[in-house]
Amino acid sequence: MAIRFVTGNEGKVREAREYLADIEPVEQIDYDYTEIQSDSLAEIAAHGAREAFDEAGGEQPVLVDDAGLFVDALGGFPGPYSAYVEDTVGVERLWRLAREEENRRAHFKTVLAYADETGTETFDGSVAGTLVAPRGEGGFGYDPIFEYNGQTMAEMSTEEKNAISHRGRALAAFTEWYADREA
Ligand code: ITT
Ligand code: NA
Repeated sequence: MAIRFVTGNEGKVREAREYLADIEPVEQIDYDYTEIQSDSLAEIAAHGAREAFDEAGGEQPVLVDDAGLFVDALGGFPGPYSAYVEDTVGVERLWRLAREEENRRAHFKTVLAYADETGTETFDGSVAGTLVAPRGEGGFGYDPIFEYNGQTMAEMSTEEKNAISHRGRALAAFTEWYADREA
């Protein structure tokens, strides 16, 4: 059955669609679920997925993806504020902040939450990389400043990014669980 990906972010949908191409069709719905106050990305995502599943009629399964960029030298900033910082400060100015630091290591993390009539499951993914001056036209968000193995994520195809990214890893955990559950 088609899975509804609850997000306003088309980049996330493109990646999930590519990854799940042989498994299930992915539809985008832009429902504004409640982001509960919690330190746990998994709890926030699981609550959002549950609410979106009920709101969307309680029939089609839903996926929610809560992600962030964590810069080591900045104490994990912007982390849970990544979307807000992208909209306000912007990617270029975050790079200029990181450029001042000797340690330019950063991590992307995501939690995928899946909800259907049987319950809710969460899947984590993360990837470590280095912040660099913006390069590349692909991807979205912070991809142009996040380098992994000599390439920024914006220089990768969707398939290449999925093979190493936080989202690709979370999707791998999800598909493994999903296949077992169907069997
Ligand atoms: P939804 O909540 O509607 O899904 P969003 O873009 O607000 O979309 P998040 O709350 O998860 O998503 O915010 C995460 C921020 O990190 C946001 O600025 C994204 O652009 C960025 N981000 C998430 N995944 C990314 C990725 O794979 N590459 C680059 N930036 C990413
Ligand atoms: Na968001």
